[in-house]
This record gives sequence, structure tokens and C-alpha cells, in this order.
Amino acid sequence: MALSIESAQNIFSNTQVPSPIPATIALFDQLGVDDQLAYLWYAYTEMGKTITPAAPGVARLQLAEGLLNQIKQMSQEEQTQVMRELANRADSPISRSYGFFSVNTKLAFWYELGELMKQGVVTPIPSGYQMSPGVKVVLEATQKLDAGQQITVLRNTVVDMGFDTSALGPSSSKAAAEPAFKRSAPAITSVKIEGITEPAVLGYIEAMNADKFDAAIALFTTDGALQPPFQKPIIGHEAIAKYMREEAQGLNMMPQQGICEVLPDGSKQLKVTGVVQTPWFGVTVGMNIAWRFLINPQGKIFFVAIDMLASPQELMNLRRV
Ligand code: EQ3
Repeated sequence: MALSIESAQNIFSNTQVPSPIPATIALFDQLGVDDQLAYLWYAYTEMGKTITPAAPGVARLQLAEGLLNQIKQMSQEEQTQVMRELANRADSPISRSYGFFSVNTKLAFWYELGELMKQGVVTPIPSGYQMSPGVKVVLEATQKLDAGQQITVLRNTVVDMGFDTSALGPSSSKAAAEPAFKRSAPAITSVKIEGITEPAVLGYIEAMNADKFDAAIALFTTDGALQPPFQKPIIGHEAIAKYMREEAQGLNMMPQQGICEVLPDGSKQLKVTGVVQTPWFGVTVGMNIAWRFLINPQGKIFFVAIDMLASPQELMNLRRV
């Protein structure tokens, strides 16, 4: 039987527990724009050191720097206005430029802006701002999340800001070409996963831990797909390669255990759980995740989904109930 992405998306679905991350983002989305900016400021500055990223070891960031320099020249009111436009996804020149940034450039832009806010160069909260009770609700919901989930909420809110440029064609090649991180030595040198011997899975983790994206992609079928957390599947070698170059640099993947089931046609489904670190936070924050692989009878990856786990207990939750 031919493998399909739709059926692959459902493998091990009965072992999955709904994540609290989308619920927290839905609460955030209901806030007014000034409340959203204030929430981000409080969440970022008051939730302790764990969710404050280390200064990004960024090699080139000209795209964000141009915008930051413009903002530095502005009056306080204009600075506030720009931030409102970004949070509102308005169609304004700065919000459009931001919309074309890669994920890491967006994060680096706000990281630098946050530093300027801490130095008092840029105003963090609009003057005369009165906090609505809704902000407290979202902050309380955020406090209940573990650090890995908190940084995912922050990341996703930042990524969703700015004018939606998807209808305007592919992002400029400049944005995609901006490298963000120098890779630190991999946390693990040889990949061992309890319960897993599948070469494609071990090879995938090894290649990803060295930023060898071409080697990782060679393990996929040509029509293979990768589904990042809370996103639709990205299909085909070219699209996966572009995504990995933009978003998977410098990640440290530490899979711990897994299970493998052989299907009647010789394909295999595997679920592996473990911890992933992002270069933004290094060893300070570990994200508990699951990889769900579907491997074809020839040993190639047809599908892999990456899921954020709802709790650390889920790292052990591999069996069907
Ligand atoms: C200035 C301030 C504070 C206030 C202002 O009002 C508004 C804003 C927005 C502010 C600034 C906020 C800032 C600076 C937020 C910064 C947040 C950061 C740096 C978040 C980074 C998060 C990174 C995450 C969650 C990375 C997760 C990566 C994962 C799970 C990778 C998974 C993958 C695996 C395992 C694969 O096998 C394939 C690839 C893939 C990438 C999917």
C-alpha cells in the first residue's frame, strides 16, 4: 500500500497528550496590542533567568540592524507606534520588512530591542499604559509551563508578528542566507537510543547534531516530509533543506528512548522521545520532544513529525494504551 502523508501524520496519535502551548497562545491572541507588548515584556524580564536568552553569537545580522538603527532615531511615540504595528501585523514599511525576516532574524531583532529597552534607549511600555486583567491571566498560564514551553510561546508570538508576507511570494534569498549561530560541540558524539537500531533514525540525529543538513535530507524519500511542532508538513527535499538551514542550525538533539513497530508492508513506525536544546538558550533550557518517524520498506524516511511534549512524564509515554 502506498504511504500517504495524511496517514503518516496519525502514527502514534493515541500516545499523544495535548500541549498547553496553543492554549496559552490563544489567550495571548485575545489581548489588545498594548497588553500583548506588556505581557511579552513582563514574561521576558520577570520569569527569571531561564527564559532570557544568552547574547546570540550571530555572525551577520545586517537586516535586523538596519531596522534597529531606524528605530533608535525615532521619538518614544514613534517607537511605540512601530511596536504596535508589528504586534498588529500592520501593512507598514517596517512591519513588511520584518515580515520577510527569517525566524532567527526576527528573534535577534527583538533580542536587541529588549537590550535597548533595558538600557533605557527604547521605551518598553507605552506611556500611560494601564494593564488589563487579561495580562495577569496569560502571565499566570505562562508560569505554569516548563521553561521549554515558555520559550516556545515567546518564539511563536514573535514569529507571528509583522505583516504576513506569505502571499507576496517567497522570502528574499538574503533573509534565508543570514547565518545565525556558530555551532557548539555536539552534546552527544555517538547516537545511542534505547530501543532503536534503525539506521535512518540514528543517521538523522547524527547529521542534525552536526548541521549536516544535506546528509540528513539524503535519508528522506524524494516525496518525504518533515512536520515541525504545531505546523503543517514541509514536503520534498528542497523545501525541507530551506527550512533546516533557516531553523535547525545549532540545535542539540539528545534522544533518549524509543519504540519501533514493523507494519505488514515492511515499513516501520518509530516514536523516539528526548530533549532538544536551542542555541538561543544553550544548556539552560531543554525542550522535551518526540519524533514520530515513518520509514519506508527501503529504509528511507517518508515522514517525521516533531512534537512538543505536554510534560516530562510523556518522555516515557511510548506505548499505545
Ligand atoms: C523586548 C520584548 C521583551 C518586549 C516587547 O514588548 C515584545 C518582545 C517580542 C520582546 C522580546 C522578546 C524576545 C527577545 C523573545 C525571544 C525568544 C527566543 C529567543 C525564543 C527562542 C525559542 C526557541 C525554540 C523554542 C526552539 C525550538 C526548536 C525545536 C523544538 C526544534 C525542533 C526540530 C527538530 C528536533 C528536528 O528534528 C527537525 C527540525 C526542528 C527545527 C523542527
